[in-house]
Amino acid sequence: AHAPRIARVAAPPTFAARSGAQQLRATLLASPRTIAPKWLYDARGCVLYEAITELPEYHLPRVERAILGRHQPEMLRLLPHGAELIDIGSGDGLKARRWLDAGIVCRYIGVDIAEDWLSEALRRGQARYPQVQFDGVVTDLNWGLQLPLAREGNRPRIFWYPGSSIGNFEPVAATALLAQMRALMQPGDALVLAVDGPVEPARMVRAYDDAAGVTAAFNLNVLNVVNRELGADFDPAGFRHRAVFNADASRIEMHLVATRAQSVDLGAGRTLSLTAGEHIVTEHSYKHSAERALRLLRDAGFNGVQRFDIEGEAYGVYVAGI
Ligand code: AVI
Repeated sequence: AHAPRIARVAAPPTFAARSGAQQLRATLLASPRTIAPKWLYDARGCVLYEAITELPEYHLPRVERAILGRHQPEMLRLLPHGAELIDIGSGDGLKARRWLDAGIVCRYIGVDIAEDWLSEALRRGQARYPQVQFDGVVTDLNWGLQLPLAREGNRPRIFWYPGSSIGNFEPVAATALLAQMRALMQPGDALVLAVDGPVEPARMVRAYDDAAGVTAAFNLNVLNVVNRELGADFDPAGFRHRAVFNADASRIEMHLVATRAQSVDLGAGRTLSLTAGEHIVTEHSYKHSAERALRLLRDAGFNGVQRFDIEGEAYGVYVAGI
């Protein structure tokens, strides 16, 4: 294996016309006021998110591990072997290890927005699995999925999208992203997709508003990111974290609620005026039932979808072909 290669995807013209900062300023001034969830993941946000995944209230990773632990043998019979594993939103890359340990992967391609994190994960992965070739793609999935790295030796591909991250996209955008994965696939390739589903509202709200306040810190940290990106002057002490379940849309919403009336300098001569109690939306986390998840996959053009789950949980891991 050669040293990991990293390919960077450039913003497509529709996005390049407006910088990330301009986009962010515009969504803060729009109604509803919004900060796109990607801004949650600066270096501190990534550390806080990792801490969230260890929280007793945040059941998603535990349930996902239980499903994969129980059903991995059946999944391995459905998946191609000698494959390129495309790890979407790869982060620290640890979740991919079960497929590497199973010996079905010849090449690993991590896809993430955070280049520092990605290159570190590739370096660690390459050292641990010297027989596997590690490469990466730096891109923003909001631009749609592009893979500038060609298949090597026409190997089959497995797209691995764990963690229910698909739930952070609006359903139309989720379908579009899945359709783009589908478009990159050939017969014999597979998608393994994890999707959280709705459980009791109180349990869902606790998962996004934990007793130790880690999710609150994660949410409030986004204001520091915005301050850096825009040269803004948000005072995090003027906001509180809120998680609500929107039953009509079947999603958890994370809000930052202004605890007092305030004016925020957003840079570039723009000011955001907030009344006490007014909120900014920072994340939607859709909870897709089995029926809705299957519809997303079918709408994106997938076939032969198999769902894996465990008793008493609404979380699903889906294996799909084209
Ligand atoms: C990354 N994503 C799937 C998480 C979720 O559950 O929507 C992000 C998160 N937000 C608050 N807690 C976790």
